[in-house]
Amino acid sequence: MRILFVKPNMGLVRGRPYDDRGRMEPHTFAVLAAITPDGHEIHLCDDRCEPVPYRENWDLVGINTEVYTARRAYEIADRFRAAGTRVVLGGCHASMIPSEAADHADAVCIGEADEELWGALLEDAARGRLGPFYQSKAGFRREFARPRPQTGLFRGKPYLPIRLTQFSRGCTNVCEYCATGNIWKGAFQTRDPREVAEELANQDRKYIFFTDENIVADSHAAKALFRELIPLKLHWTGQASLKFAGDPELMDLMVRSGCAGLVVGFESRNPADLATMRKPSNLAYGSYDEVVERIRDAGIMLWAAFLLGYDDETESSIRETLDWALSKKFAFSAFNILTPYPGTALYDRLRAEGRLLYDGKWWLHDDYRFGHAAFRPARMSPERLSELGLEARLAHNSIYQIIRRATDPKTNCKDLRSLFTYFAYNPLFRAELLKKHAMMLGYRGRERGGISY
Ligand code: B12
Ligand code: SF4
Repeated sequence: MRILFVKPNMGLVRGRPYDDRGRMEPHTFAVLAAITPDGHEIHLCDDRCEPVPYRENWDLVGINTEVYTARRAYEIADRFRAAGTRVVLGGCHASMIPSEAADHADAVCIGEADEELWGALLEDAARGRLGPFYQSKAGFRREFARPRPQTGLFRGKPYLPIRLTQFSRGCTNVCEYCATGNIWKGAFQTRDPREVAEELANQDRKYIFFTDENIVADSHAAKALFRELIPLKLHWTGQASLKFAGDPELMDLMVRSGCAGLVVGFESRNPADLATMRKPSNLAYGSYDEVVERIRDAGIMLWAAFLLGYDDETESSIRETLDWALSKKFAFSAFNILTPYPGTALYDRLRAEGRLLYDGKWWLHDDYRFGHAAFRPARMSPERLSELGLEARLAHNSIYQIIRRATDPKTNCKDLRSLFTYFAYNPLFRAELLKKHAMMLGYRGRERGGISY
């Protein structure tokens, strides 16, 4: 079969498709291509940077969905289906709310598409008997293996020079607000560290991004991975819970294996809000001040993520969070507005409390804008929460603060490479956050003659 994979864009900025200059390779499709049985012809369209080839003949179109790209994914799916092409939707959003995705697809893949599921789906498609839902059984295993991702799909497309890979999937936590936590429900699995090292040794990039939810969820497995990475002399970043800051051996191996920086979800400095989030483990390794000092001493740059708007949040607590982040000179900080993703416990709670805005389905609503609160916060208006979130982002990323934060001798300017990374990505991050704030989701039919605008 001739198969087209599509990575949808998010939407429109001032009437034109969002052009993300920090675009990364859509690793999902390198994985799907790798597990596609021989005999099929595979193409990738990245809607973020190229037109969708509606006019070509495809036997099957497979589209990835995330909550912010769902509207655009459905537009593309509807258009292919109107012309008689079969469409499969997969990814996080379709897995969280398969009944909605099913309205725009011939088949919906729920959860991981491994060799078994994807092979069966393709066989059904080839025989013309595609079923409506394909449910993954991947969550029941402890380990998983993966053929080498087919990165050749990305050749010639404009991406950051960073290779993505994955060591583990799932997460041992189930935070109230988290989409993947609510999909995996505490299940966690890892690949053989030697398989990951072999994959990384046989590719041409020096900078690696691990897509794992929490690369240190199983410290023993993480240590085994980091030992395998040391001889490769790569530079990597990824996402980790604060667990590593409570394990000196883990932190040492992490640094020796080439860890350049980590995304860490501090989320809130308020223990009551952390408890409501089901993330009290954040405080298990010492106070935030103590753990940040330990991480700085190890020289690891931090991308600190905060979630603004939990029930104890006030205007002053948001300002205090900003001041604290600035005082720590984090390389990057993300001040995200709490957002109820469908399928999460948070979504169900806010709906039961009558606090969802935009008729509940904010991700499809004409009036919803990226970065705006989609629920009624307990202690301020939704508009005020959105404003304060933007203010925090602007303050943290002002030119003055970018230069001031660069001067942390333990992390951001500890050597030339760190300083280069800091200054390569901070202006990019600042430009993108300004650009994508208040974006309209989807293209709303602004397509002409087979060209997506
Ligand atoms: C890497 C990553 C990023 C990268 C981007 C990567 C890229 N190439 O563009 C960065 C850091 C830039 C990023 C940004 C954002 N991200 Co992000 N990101 C991830 C992360 C950590 C990994 C994704 C990944 O590559 N996984 C590895 C691949 C192999 O797995 P996969 O994509 O799930 O695919 C498998 C299955 O889902 C399925 N599948 C997927 N698609 C399809 C399609 C078909 C046809 C089929 C059959 C199967 C299938 O099969 C695949 C193989 O098994 C996920 C969390 C996660 N673990 O999924 C969050 C996640 C996807 N991101 C999320 C969010 C919210 C964002 C942001 C909006 C954050 C923000 N506030 O700005 C932005 C904007 C995203 C955008 N669309 O522009 C959320 C989405 C929530 C939701 N309900 O949809 C997630 C789930 C994180 C979370 N736990 O909440 N992200
Ligand atoms: S620890 Fe992170 S990845 Fe795991 S459930 Fe919580 S927010 Fe999601």
